[in-house]
Amino acid sequence: MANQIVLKSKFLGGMVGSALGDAIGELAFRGLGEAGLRSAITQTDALIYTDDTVMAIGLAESITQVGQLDEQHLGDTFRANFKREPWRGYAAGPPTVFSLVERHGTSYSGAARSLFGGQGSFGNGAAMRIAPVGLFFHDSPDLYEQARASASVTHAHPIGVDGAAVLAWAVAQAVKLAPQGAFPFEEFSQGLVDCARTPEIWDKMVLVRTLIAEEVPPPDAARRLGRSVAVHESLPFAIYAFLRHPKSFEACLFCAVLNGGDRDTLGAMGCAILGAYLGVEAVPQAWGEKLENRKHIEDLALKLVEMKE
Ligand code: F2R
Ligand code: MG
Repeated sequence: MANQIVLKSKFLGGMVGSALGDAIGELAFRGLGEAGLRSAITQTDALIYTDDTVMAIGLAESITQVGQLDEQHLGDTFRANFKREPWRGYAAGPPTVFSLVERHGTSYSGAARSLFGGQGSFGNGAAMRIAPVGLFFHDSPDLYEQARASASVTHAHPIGVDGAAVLAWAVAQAVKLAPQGAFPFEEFSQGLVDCARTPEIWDKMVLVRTLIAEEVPPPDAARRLGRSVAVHESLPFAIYAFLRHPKSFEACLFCAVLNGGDRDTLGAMGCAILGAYLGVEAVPQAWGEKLENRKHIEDLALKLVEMKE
């Protein structure tokens, strides 16, 4: 029972944390400092999330309906959610996949492989939505393959897949760690390096470890790690934000979203790990209450936990 309570808190933390990171990161595009962003959060009636969270919701919906990752079902779920709310801030890749499937009857993975001249996408998209995969498959020996399956409907490039798999590993590991006591930095950062399978992500995981160990400040770290819409130039800084502030949701979030770049996605990725580590109690209640569609996000997190029983 104790385990189930902890798991509930961590699944809620991962899902709600990621959505809040996305929504607050989106607010940060106003170019505010920390005080301005805090005040913007206080003043807004609702924290509105973007495509990152719509797709994380889609992943959780599909897993809870099918019990596993199924390409057709997942792609159909993503596509239906996109058609309902195309204004959520999607980049071009996923809508192009949906259009190819609709117009030519291509499979989702086939359409995803055809993007970017046949290379597939290495955009942030497969990683930014990974929270439900890391949570649900946290104890699975084939976590990397599950992450690949979740990516394959829109992101076929090995770097796009690797970014998603490394973040899935980070979320899964965060679920397994007790939040009390010291954060096991050496073990966690080595695990990230060991998980990476492409040189682009591997090099950055090594660099993240060095930057944290040498206490390099966030603006310099962001410059050296990158913060663009490409996953090897964003995921590393999101992980840096978590590793620098593993014991504080607010500090992790502000670090992730206040250093430029793909702010909403940096927030979603960093806070997915933080929420899965510390649990939902670490999320400021006043912020959580403003999260749009929170009930649905929480229900999905709880269903994912129930399915583990
Ligand atoms: N950046 C956005 N949205 C911008 C569009 C805003 C929209 N017009 C609006 O305001 O309504 N946010 C979202 O995009 C990021 C995730 O992107 P995703 O899903 O990975 O998309 P895509 O198109 O596959 O890749 C994004 C860019 O990455 C570069 N890229 C990817 N693969 C490449 C390759 N093989 N070769 C060269 N470049 C590649 C391209 O520049 C893509 O446009 C998240 O931030 C999400 O919130
Ligand atoms: Mg977004």
